[in-house]
Amino acid sequence: MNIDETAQKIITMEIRGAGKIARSAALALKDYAIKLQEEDPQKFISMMKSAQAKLFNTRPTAVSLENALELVMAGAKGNTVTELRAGVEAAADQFVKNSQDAINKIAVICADKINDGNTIITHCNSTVAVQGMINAKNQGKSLRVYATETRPWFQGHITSQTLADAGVDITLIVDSAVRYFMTEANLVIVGADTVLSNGSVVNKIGTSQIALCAHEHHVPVLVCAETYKFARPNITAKDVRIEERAISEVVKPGKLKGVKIRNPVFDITPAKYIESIITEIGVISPSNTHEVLQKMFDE
Ligand code: RI2
Repeated sequence: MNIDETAQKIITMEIRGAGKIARSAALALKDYAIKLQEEDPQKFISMMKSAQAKLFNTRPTAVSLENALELVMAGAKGNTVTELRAGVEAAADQFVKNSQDAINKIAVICADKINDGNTIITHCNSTVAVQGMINAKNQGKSLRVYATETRPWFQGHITSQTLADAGVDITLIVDSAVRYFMTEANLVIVGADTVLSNGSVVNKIGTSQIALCAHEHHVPVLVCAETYKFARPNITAKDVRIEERAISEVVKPGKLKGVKIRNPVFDITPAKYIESIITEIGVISPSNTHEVLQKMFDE
């Protein structure tokens, strides 16, 4: 897909999910580099940077998109356009492969955290969190999952159908029913859009309420997050731009008169409500996130 088409599909959420957005953007940038008819290296880089910016500006919250684009552009090394182009291609392919390998590694660790007979509450639709639950099922563990519908986009429908198709005992619940069912839960398992150096996690709106409720019931919250979703150590909650989307996603235009509507689509869950962050390099306690990040970004 070309840059504009990919950008449009990310903006409209036809392409959604932090990981899928990152991979789609990386491949669009690669495709652009391959087709770009420019023999001057400086002009080539400048045009690549414009394409990068167009993709970066599609959705402001998940640092995974920014990191993916940076990783691809870091491949643009060399003195000729041929060298620059080859570097971008290789970096994009490497990112996509690493991100898929990361999902598989995290899902194995996540499945090991799920005990036979566990009841799990999950929120939104996280590819890696869902894969972890499916892996547990495929290991022969019996598990029961409550998936929230996740208004206003109802990503929970995707999660529910995916788990049902994998033979998992799945029940869809409304977002407001989380505390009602938390009494039955052994675990909360969710994904992430951004992990901050203090161990707090940016994820779909409602995640922080679920974590607060889990904390009250002493239910561990596990976050599945590939390390490319980790923000640089200097980024804090005040730097995170929480995306607010169209109010038409919440209520049909004109249905309510004189009523203000807001539609923030992410929130930040404090580290104290999170038991572990499961990554492809292992399980991280939120309090150790800063150390992991220092190492990652110093390398
Ligand atoms: P994976 C999604 O956002 C959800 O917040 C989900 O937890 C997160 O991205 C990570 O998804 P949206 O795109 O990368 O539905 O785990 O707004 O698939």
